[in-house]
Amino acid sequence: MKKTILFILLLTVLFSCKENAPVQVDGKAELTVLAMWNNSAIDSIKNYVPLPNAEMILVSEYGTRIEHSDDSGMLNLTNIPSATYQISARRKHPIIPDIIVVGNVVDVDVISGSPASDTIFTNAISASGISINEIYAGGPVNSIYFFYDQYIELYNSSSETKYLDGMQVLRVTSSRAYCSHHSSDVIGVPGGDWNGDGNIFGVTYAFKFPGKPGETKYPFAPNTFKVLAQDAFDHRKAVPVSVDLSRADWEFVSQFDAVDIDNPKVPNLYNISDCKISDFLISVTSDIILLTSGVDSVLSDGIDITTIIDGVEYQSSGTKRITLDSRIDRGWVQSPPKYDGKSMQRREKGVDTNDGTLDWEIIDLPTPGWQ
Ligand SMILES: [Ca+2]
Ligand SMILES: [Ca+2]
Ligand SMILES: [Ca+2]
Ligand SMILES: [Ca+2]
Repeated sequence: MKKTILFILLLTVLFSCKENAPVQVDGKAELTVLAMWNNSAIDSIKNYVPLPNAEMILVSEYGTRIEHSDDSGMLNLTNIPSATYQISARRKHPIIPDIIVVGNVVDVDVISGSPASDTIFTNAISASGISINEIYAGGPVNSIYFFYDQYIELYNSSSETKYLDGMQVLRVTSSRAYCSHHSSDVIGVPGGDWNGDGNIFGVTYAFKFPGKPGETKYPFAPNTFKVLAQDAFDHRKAVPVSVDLSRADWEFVSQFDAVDIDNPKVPNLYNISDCKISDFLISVTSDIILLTSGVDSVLSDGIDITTIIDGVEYQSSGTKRITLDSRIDRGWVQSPPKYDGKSMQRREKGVDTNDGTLDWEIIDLPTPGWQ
């Protein structure tokens, strides 16, 4: 009898520990989410069926919470804070390996006292091409304001070789149309389409790969990464916990800046801005980065939105208004603290649902050229 009581006590302790562990912020609201996937390829009648064991990512003003749907595709959460939630369901395709299914629901209002429920219909993410896969901006752990080991990582998720010839990498931070000395009467938010004609304004720094769009000198093989270093240098020589970028695929070199490092073994993106002479330094905590085809090379009248291959906005504070046009990406990445050694990367390589809030996560260490 005593043994039984002890056993029950032990079980109670074990289960209550397990239950309490992942709770971040307590509240009184309740939410049920059902994840579905489309199995029409194997069963033409049923179509959407429950998606078991999906990773469920919930983002609200209280932070990011990761859960899993149960065997019947359901996730039930109680005692969560009242908030507006962005929710994503994602996992490997139940049948076809190497494919990921993803679905999002956005702006789900969860209020205590009235249990909320929603359904996420996931779809296989088609391998579309090149995306910005990682942004390492904040610098290593250091107290000397060192962030010169920044890099941007691209990933080719398509099944064909792409070419980087003529592509541009842009930083969008201005409330003027283009740079500061091109001041005009037009003022708007960085990354916005101010006059509704499909052009994005606010480019400040602009670099490009050599060549012209359509040329094929700089191949980008399927399912591989390209690391674009601010400087292709072994930065551990400056800060020991920093990153070795001496074998990066590309580096940003401003031909107008005599002190910018130019590693002769690494090819260069070069500066095409006519008003910024310095290297492609990006903000350690808040910025907008665009990758464009280069077909629109006239920056002063805005960037034609149809030439934008990918765009990512990262911010340090959830209270800031996102400014990048929602046709490029409707979300934003919560950046890690500066000088913390952390990086921002897509949850699954190349998987882009055009919602940075749900597509990206913070990783503890930079991963240049891998994931
Ligand atoms: Ca450089
Ligand atoms: Ca070089
Ligand atoms: Ca233009
Ligand atoms: Ca990486």
